[in-house]
Amino acid sequence: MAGERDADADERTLKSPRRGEGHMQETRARVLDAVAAEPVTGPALAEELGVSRAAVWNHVEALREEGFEIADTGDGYELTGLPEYGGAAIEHATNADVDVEFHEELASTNARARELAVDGADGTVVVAERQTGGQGRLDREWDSPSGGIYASLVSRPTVPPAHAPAYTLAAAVAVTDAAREAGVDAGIKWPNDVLVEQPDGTARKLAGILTEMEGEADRVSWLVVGIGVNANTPAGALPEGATSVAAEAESVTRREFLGAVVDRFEALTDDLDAVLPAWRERALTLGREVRVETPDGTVEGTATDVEFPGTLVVETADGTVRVAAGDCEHLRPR
Ligand code: BT5
Repeated sequence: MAGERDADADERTLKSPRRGEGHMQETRARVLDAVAAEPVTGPALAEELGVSRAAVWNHVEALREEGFEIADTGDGYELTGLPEYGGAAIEHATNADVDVEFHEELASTNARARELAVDGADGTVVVAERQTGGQGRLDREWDSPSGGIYASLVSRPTVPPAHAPAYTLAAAVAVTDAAREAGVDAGIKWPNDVLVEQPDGTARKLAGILTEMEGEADRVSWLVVGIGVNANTPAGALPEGATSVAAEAESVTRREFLGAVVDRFEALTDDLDAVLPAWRERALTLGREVRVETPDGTVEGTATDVEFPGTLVVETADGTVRVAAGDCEHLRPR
């Protein structure tokens, strides 16, 4: 039988080097999983987890403070309600082995994730209820009012830096699938915009992805994939040309939406060969007339394919051009 241990001892075994605000301690996660599965008494749980009864009680109280409803019935503790969002709620909603660091407000989850990445984090997801300095690509801004989903995933994949774009595409696929699951007919504009085409032929932006990385010559050192989704963002708080899940369908439970995104992202990036076929199936760009602004100039033509790790193939008047990065515009409605 496991001896009695201090409930905090598990902290040291976690992989993230620094605990952030809102991270769910491992024993607490196990208490939550146990009461979610079936009613269980305090003493039984203490025995099962190898901690003191007082520690179990402390964890139950802490979970209640985070918004979990845990009834104390004749059969023991029983989970009867979950918070819509928050660190513990998101960890509970994903099957992936991640630590969630949740903040009510941050300048940018990517900025915080970069700090953690530099310190060695792996498998950490930084989430904020709102951002005051949300970052888009190329120094653009990402409007981040309360109600949206703002999350940055830190990982250290053993791949060459050149493969990083595939992670961006994987995130776009993951978000598109979660949006479709929520009843929104979303698709992807190369490389990483999740859009919803409107009846009038225009398209509105539902989500954007910002990937940052540090690499050595042959290997990624860390990767931060930042995901912004207009989930339950109030219509009045959306910028022009944007839409939200709530506006297109109904409000979502954000812990479930983000949990599904993290799970799907992990499954896709475990097998990078799966990313491109999945991306192609959800693409709005293929077969379209496009204009792509690249660092080397403008490319105009028909987008015919995407190649690993995320290169757009465009048939132009002067022949086939392959574009690794740029801003893409669909020239006419479908
Ligand atoms: C992107 O940039 O689409 C990447 C956005 C990534 C945001 C996430 S949120 C979590 C993480 N932490 C961060 O600080 N960032 C990431 P880009 O393709 O450059 O698009 C930016 C453009 O989209 C802006 O110039 C606006 O035109 C538009 N935009 C800004 N906020 C928007 C919003 N909430 N919804 C739709 N469009 C928006």
